[in-house]
Amino acid sequence: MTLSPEQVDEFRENGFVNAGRLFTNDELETIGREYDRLVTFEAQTLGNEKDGVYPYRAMLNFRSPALAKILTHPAMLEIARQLVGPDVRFFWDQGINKAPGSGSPIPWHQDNGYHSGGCPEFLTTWLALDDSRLENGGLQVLPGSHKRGHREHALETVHYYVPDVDARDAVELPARAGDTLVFSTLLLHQTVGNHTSDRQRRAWVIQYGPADAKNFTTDEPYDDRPWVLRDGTPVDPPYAERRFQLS
Ligand SMILES: O=C(O)CCC(=O)C(=O)O
Repeated sequence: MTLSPEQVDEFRENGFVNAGRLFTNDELETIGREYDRLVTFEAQTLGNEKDGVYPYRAMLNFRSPALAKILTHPAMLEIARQLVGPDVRFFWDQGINKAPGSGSPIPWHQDNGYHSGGCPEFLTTWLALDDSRLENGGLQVLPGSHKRGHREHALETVHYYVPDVDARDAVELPARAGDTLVFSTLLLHQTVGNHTSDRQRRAWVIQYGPADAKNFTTDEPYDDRPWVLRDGTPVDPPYAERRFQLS
């Protein structure tokens, strides 16, 4: 499964594209089951009590061999190869469930904003495990905003955000259950609260980056992130020079 030339153009122009269904029904069922085991209100929540918290869990791949296998799924590696290049590391994954009544938004940000010190543009994939629309906590994006480069972020609780976003040109980025959205980590995006009483909005985010990426401030390589592609060939199992510490 590869992105068509039109999809690649769309990604380069707008900063995002819907890659469609990359996984079989069986794979989606396994992902959903493991996700539901790991991303629970009991394990960890983010957001604020007033608006309604939501389940969150970082690095699901550490906790589930079945999910770890998805990081090197051929369809994911093909997209990483097309959009990042022949030498790619896995950077990060996280599960976010805007459950019914989880009204807390995640404010406008670029995913690069979460890397203090700054780093090169990388790639976010966002697998929708449920239909995602604005009423149940879906995504809004600013098309083309990735072309304007890095924006200054402020920090509130655990969220980095861009305070002065002109959101007049924002559009909804809907997804059907099973779709994988792909976006630049420089794309400005936010997710709103889930104001439904019965429609959860589960997403599993997986990120890949250029293997030679270095932190802009410290000049440190991201060599604690495992290689998944080297010279365009899958590195399986993924391999990192240093052990990654999840703080
Ligand atoms: O899924 C969400 O609610 C937020 C996703 C997001 O903003 C991100 O992964 O950067």
